[in-house]
Formats: sequence, C-alpha cells, structure tokens
Amino acid sequence: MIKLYGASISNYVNKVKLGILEKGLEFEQVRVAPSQEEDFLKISPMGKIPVLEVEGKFIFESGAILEFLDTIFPQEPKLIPNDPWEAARVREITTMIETYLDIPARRIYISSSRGKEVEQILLDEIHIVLTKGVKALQRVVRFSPYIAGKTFTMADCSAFANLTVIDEELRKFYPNNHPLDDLQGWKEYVEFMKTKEGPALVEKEKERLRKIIERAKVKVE
Ligand SMILES: N[C@@H](CCC(=O)N[C@@H](CS)C(=O)NCC(=O)O)C(=O)O
Repeated sequence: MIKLYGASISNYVNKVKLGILEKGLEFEQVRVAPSQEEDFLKISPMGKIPVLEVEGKFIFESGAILEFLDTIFPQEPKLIPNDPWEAARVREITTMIETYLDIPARRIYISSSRGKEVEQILLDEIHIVLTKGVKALQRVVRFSPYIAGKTFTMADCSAFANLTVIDEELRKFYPNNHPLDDLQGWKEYVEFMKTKEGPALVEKEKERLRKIIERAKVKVE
C-alpha cells in the first residue's frame, strides 16, 4: 500500500495526490505537518511534505514522487508522456509554475498566513516577478483541454495544486491587477478541472481544512 505523508492544505501534497487519484492508485494519507524533528528528517531531509512510502522505503520531493509512481505504475494516464518532447514540455511547465510563480508567491501568502504584515515594497517586487512568469507560461501552455495538451499529466497536478492557491491567496493583495488574470485560458481550465473527480476531491478537502484553520485563528484572536 502506498502511503502519502502530508496535510491536504499543502500545494505539493495535493500535487502528488492529484496524480495518485488520476492514475486510480490505492493509497492511504498519513496526515503529518512539516517538521524539523530528527525522525522526520530521516525520511524528508528538508523537513518538508509530501513524503511517499512504498514497501517501507521513502521518497521526498513531489516531482521525484510522481515520476517514481509513473514508472512503477505505467498505466494510463502517463503523468510523464512517453514521447520525449512531450515529456520535456511537461517538465518545463511544472518547473516554471513552481520556480517562477509558486516560490515567489509564497513570500507573500506564507507570511500573510502567519499573521505577518506584507509590505508594499515586497508586493511590488513580487508583482514584477509573477507578471514575467505568467507571460512566459502563456507561451508554452496549451489548455486543450489539459495544460500541456490532450492528456492529463504531471503539469496538471502542479498547475491545479499551485496556481489555484496563488489565484485565491493573492487576490486580496492584487484585487485589480492579479498577475494570473492575464493568463488566457486559465479560468476556463480551472472550471474544467473542477468537473473532474480527483481535482474536485482535492479542492473540497482543502476548503474543509481552510475553514477549520480560519475558525481556530478566530478563537485564538
Ligand atoms: N520542492 C518541494 C516543495 C515542498 C514544500 O515546499 N512543501 C511545503 C508545504 S506545501 C512544506 O513542507 N513547507 C515547510 C517548510 O518549508 O519547512 C516538493 O516539490 O515537494
């Protein structure tokens, strides 16, 4: 049995979960938070989630996890297409989303979720970075109907898990100039993805957890 360690509020846990669900694999989710405890660092050296356990062995890094699962369970859909050019495109899109959009966007939404004030200078700086990233992404996405083409791939796992969070979390900071609003095809793509079983499930679970976290914050305040 595959075990996926991590919380359903995490983009990268959800990225892996989307791949697992789309491939129809049986799995168990072990709900753990990121941790710098020695025991957790043994299975996840950066202390991050997700971690995957298969046959008593552990894998960390969401991309490595999905590539591994796609190799040992080669049934459709192939998260990494067999065609090397298509495979490269899937990896390009995934890297672009995470490196040029999610990592910069996190500097805003993680600070904000921890109750820190986000300064205008940071918002301006990140807006430039995200605008550049969105323009670059626009050149390579297909949305026909999936982000990299006709089939569901790892790029969809990353896009749905990361870009929906960036879209929602940055809305209050960029109410009139959200960089993702310039990504043509994005809104229709999200609506299409939400009609699918796996993404709908991931979204529902994320929303449920968010409400619990919001309620807990209100109690503390
Ligand atoms: N590159 C990693 C990123 C994973 C990641 O950043 N996970 C977040 C949760 S979404 C985390 O564990 N953060 C806690 C930390 O950075 O210490 C991957 O693809 O798995």
